Amino acid sequence: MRIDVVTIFPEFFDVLDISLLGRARQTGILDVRAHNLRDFTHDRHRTVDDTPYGGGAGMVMKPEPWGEALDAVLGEGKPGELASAPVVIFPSPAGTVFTQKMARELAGREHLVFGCGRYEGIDQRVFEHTAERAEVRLVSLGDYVLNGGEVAVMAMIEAIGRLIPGVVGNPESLVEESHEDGLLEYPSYTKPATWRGLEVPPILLSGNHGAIERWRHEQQVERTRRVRPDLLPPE
Ligand code: 6GU
Repeated sequence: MRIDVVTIFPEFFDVLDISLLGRARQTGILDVRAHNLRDFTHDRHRTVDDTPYGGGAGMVMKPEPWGEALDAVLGEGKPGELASAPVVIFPSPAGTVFTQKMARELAGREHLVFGCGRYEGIDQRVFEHTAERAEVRLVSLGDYVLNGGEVAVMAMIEAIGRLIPGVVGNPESLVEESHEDGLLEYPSYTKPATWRGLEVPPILLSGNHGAIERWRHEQQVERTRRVRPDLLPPE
């Protein structure tokens, strides 16, 4: 998978060189490139923002550097080497909420472009113009506000990247985790069986695999009902 990130802080994405995703980059499964939006400006101060039309507080990101940066990463409309159409994702608290389902869907694509806004946002025409040549999505991590899209994009790249075949060593570890079946995951235990007076639930030591599976499912449902009832179907 090819991932391009356009940002005024490309060094933010240096951390992708380490850990699980770092290995995937070395083996060529993932090709992540961060581009500096300021490289697509032409003035001495490398200006990326300006005051909003209509007035108001804060600054808005100018359309021209975004247009040129997206021209470059989208190959200026030329049919690319990649078969499937690119998806351009703009992290935004005004977007649709990012979910495991969305991560799974995006993990099947060949080319993702992330456009990280800062300040009060990006000139609206950038979204409209980009939608004419790519699939555009505004995506939010949840109902709170970050200063810019970089941290959100890092979270999305990790959630998407680990679902690409070959990135996580044992694919079975992807199956039994929170959100994969619409429920939160069951609690896990390891040795010792007694620790500081606390026991591991005896059923896990019983060797009865059917009973363990039922207990784990009950734990998932109970935990989901208690902390995330919104995930359960209406009764
Ligand atoms: Cl995706 N971006 C920003 N700036 N703030 C957010 C967010 C994204 N998701 C939640 N808050």
